[in-house]
Amino acid sequence: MFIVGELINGMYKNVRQALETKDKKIIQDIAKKQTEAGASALDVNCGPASRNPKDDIKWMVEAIQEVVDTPLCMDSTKTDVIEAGLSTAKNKTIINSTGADKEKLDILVPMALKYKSSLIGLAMNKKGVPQDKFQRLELAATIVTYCQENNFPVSNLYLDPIVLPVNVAQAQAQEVLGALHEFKLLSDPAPKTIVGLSNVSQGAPDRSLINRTFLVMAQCAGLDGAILDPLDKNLMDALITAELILNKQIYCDSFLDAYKKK
Ligand code: THG
Repeated sequence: MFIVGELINGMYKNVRQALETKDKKIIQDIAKKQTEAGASALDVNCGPASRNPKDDIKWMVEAIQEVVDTPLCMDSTKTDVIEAGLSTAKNKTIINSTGADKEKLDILVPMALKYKSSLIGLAMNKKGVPQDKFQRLELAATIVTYCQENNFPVSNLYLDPIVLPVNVAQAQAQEVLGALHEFKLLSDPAPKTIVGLSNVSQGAPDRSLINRTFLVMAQCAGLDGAILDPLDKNLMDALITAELILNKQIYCDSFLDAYKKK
């Protein structure tokens, strides 16, 4: 599983405060902890409150790179903020994200090629979030076709079906699971898939339980990557155990420790 640590996000109070007071120790500490916990990449998002997102993302990327070499996932709805992050990064990068609208693809696919970055494609457009797996599939197909026609390798594309909170959009979780399965059939080689896992439990109690239950179900539907909280031990243990059951990890009696040492 490609694990993207979600914790460097201005949605979180400690990150918001770190941005306001330019306290890079806080950001560096979260970067180190997530990497030690097994994150393959770190999401970097200034949050909705940032007044200077271009400067903020650069500052965070610089701070993180002083302490870890983990690939960074530039998370913004603004293409110039993503480019500010990419131009500051020294290591591997992921663009998070484009949607299916031509205007966005026209900017972000060439940007991904220029910076040799992977790309997350959200199954949504300016009309909003899809309501079922068929709409998700149609939007994902638009992104895959655009990549194929513009020489962006589909193997570097992660399709995101858009996870919605189960407390307000209960019927959507199984539409996401169905979409995950069908995205894989869109091209050969298949695109990869990713979800923003914690979306599913926003506003609900027992968040960790909801997150790990949904994660295992999505793994069963073929999920390749997840933006999640790698410091949630129960979640990580469920992730590793599901990989074992799905025959993606070799069994040994100490399989949890064996995975963590890799
Ligand atoms: N897809 C892609 N990228 C994404 C998302 C996605 N990036 C952002 C988000 N969704 C994934 N990251 C988070 C990070 C935090 C939370 C949810 C998803 C979260 N935060 C607490 C909350 O809102 O309740 C913050 C509360 C606190 O301050 O502790 O749940 O879907 N490609």
